[in-house]
Amino acid sequence: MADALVLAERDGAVGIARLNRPEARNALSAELLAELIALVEAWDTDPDVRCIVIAGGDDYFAAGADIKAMRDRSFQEALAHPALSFWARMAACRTPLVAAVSGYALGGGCELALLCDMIVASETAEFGQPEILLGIIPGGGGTQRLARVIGKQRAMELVLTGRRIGTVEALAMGLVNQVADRDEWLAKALELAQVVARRPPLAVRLGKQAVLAAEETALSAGLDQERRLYELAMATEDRVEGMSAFIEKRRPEFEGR
Ligand code: DAK
Repeated sequence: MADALVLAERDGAVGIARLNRPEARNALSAELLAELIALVEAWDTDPDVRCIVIAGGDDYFAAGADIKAMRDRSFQEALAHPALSFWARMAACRTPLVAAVSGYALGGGCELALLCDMIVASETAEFGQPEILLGIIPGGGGTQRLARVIGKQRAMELVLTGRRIGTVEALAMGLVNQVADRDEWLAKALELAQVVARRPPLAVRLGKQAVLAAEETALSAGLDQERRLYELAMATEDRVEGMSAFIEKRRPEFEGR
């Protein structure tokens, strides 16, 4: 049997998906994307998985879409390609996603990291949208998510020049949450994921949904949405437990109810 293109590991309540196509710098072939989304969707419906880390290797997170497969794709094939649904399905994942980025995160690789809810980067990480150098533009949400995260002027420069940025610049732009030493990037990402995994899972999902609403809506509609999600959180048993534990000066036991 061929090697898996995505390796699944578990660390308690954290699922770790490791892209595993080193000979192609983890280029996102249709097969790799199919394995990744199947894994993420399975974990998303597993109550024992409370946070998901998506990682590559030390030298490359992912070098983007598979250029060799793309070159000969006709316009009609591109319109109906099975990998198209990957991005919307990933975005529909309710479990928090942490990207653990070391080395190159380019094109679709950068877009995959941007689609995650938080990014922990190694000091060696390099981000970029080099599609323009190939005669195309980002197609996995890069123009939209990048502009929302780092602002229109900066996104415009990266999309129109294809320039790569390192972690110092990425941190200053607000693209990454943390920068870790080169041998600690995965451990730091796991640490962050474990903190999220210890929080009450229903409230975590509601919080993710509420923050993402800020990208989609005007302020007043977003505040309405936040109010409804807040009320749902107030209806959970976990919030009674969390508040009781505070008052009784003990650690809460969250059950996901
Ligand atoms: N695709 C296919 N193969 C790749 C690849 C890629 N993106 N990146 C690297 N490889 C392959 C190389 O061809 C080489 O293969 P062999 O020659 O050994 O057969 C092998 O991996 C090693 O590559 P290098 O020799 O280049 O390795 P280096 O360490 O020197 O350089 C690099 C690493 C990552 C800097 C370099 O490989 C590179 O620049 N790669 C291309 C980066 C890039 O241009 N990425 C953007 C691709 S376009 C969409 C959604 C998303 C997208 C489009 C549409 N829709 C939903 C509609 C996304 C598009 C893109 O990402």
